[in-house]
Amino acid sequence: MKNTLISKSRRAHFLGAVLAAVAVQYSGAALAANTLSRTLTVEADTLVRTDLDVRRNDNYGKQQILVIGTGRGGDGQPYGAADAMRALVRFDLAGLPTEPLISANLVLSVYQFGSGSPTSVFTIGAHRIVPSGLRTPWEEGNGFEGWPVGAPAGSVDVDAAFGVAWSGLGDNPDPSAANNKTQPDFDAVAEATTLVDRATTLSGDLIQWNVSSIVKKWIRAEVPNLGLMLRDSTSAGDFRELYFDAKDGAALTVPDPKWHAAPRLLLVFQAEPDLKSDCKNDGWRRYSLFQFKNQGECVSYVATHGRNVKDEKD
Ligand SMILES: [Ca+2]
Ligand SMILES: [Ca+2]
Repeated sequence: MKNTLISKSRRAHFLGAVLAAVAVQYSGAALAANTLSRTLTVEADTLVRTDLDVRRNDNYGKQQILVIGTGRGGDGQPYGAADAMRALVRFDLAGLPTEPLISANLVLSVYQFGSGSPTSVFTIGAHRIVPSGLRTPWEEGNGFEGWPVGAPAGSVDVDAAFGVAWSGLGDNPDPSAANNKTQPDFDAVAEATTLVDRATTLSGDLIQWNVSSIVKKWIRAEVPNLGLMLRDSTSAGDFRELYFDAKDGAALTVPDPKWHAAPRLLLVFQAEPDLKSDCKNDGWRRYSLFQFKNQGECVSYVATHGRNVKDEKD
């Protein structure tokens, strides 16, 4: 009998632990239900370069890579000059949830490192592209260089390609620049800056920039969404290259085993309360971005499908 009692007691203890674990899981699930996540694949991505003079009118809109790095004598700059290769990315923000945005992170996967020291440290800023007259919106273009057997459909040589280049029509005496537009301007202050250390970074690693602030402004249409310019304004004096995956790697007619995934934007929104019970027992406090003052405002939001509170704000 005694053994049975102990056994029952142990079982009860075990059951209590299970219930506690379930409670933790449930509370985790409840919190998760308070957010909505969306992953956007990049709408347009390419690179522009002045590392060599002959590259200044080239377009890489259908290349499977984006490149950021220094120069090797182009545009009269010394070998190793900073900020000679830049990447451009733009995301279509149409059709997103209407709930308030909590965070937005730009994610690029590393394709590989090119020329440069094994200890190179890249300092990559994500800059908001600003209205630039006829140079915005920038055109991704149709250029593709090398590996002709895998060239995406519709691609042409980078010199013949249309689309954005470092220096195009009107800014570049090269006749091959006639079908290219010069790159757009960008905010001198980066929205976010991330370091990529070659010594500790592998092909396939994911690099992130927290661009929540600018994406919120784009969604609220406070500034036009013209994309981001990724650039490195530092140099160690050598010619160095960092390659990221571009979306067009998915369009290669012969797959590139070094390519991983397109650039993407990870968005997290605060989900709205759906049920009155979401508001009760202090639940309304979890919806901080809706700025409910009390449970009643939250319940009213649910009852009117958001019309009441939104009307009051207008
Ligand atoms: Ca592209
Ligand atoms: Ca050209």
